[in-house]
Amino acid sequence: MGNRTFTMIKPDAVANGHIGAILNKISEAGFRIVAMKMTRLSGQKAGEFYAVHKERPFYGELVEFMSSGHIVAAILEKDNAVEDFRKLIGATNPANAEEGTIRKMYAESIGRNAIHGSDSDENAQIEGDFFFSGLEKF
Ligand code: DAT
Ligand code: MG
Repeated sequence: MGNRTFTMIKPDAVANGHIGAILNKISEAGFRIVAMKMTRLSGQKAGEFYAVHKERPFYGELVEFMSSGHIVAAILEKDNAVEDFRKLIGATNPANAEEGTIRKMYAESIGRNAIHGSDSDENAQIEGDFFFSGLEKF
């Protein structure tokens, strides 16, 4: 068993029909899907999820975007999951993301950037717990 990270396929990528392609890339990169659901975030829940950014100028836009449509939330498992997944998704701004990364291939802009990946083991745990309970994560 490896360790875990948390991801969301964001509303832009869901609306643009990229769920299948993104899940394929995740799977081909060696991540096991531990838990997954297609759902929606209310404005309140999106605000809570991104509370660490609440003083940033883009916070309002971020919360509005993340609550604008369906998302796919998932817990993923692999050795070195957090770091390897951040590499797979690429830089926050797709203009700076490496070729072949998920954001380079599927993101529209820095704000509408297709996918989330946890930035630490601690946040992976917190974020997975935000969406999934008990047996779902077992
Ligand atoms: P990441 O998602 O790469 O961890 P982050 O934690 O710095 O990036 O920011 C969270 C999200 O907020 C990011 O995925 C998209 C949005 N965001 C970040 N910087 C932004 C900016 N300068 N303008 C608009 N949206 C931004
Ligand atoms: Mg982040």
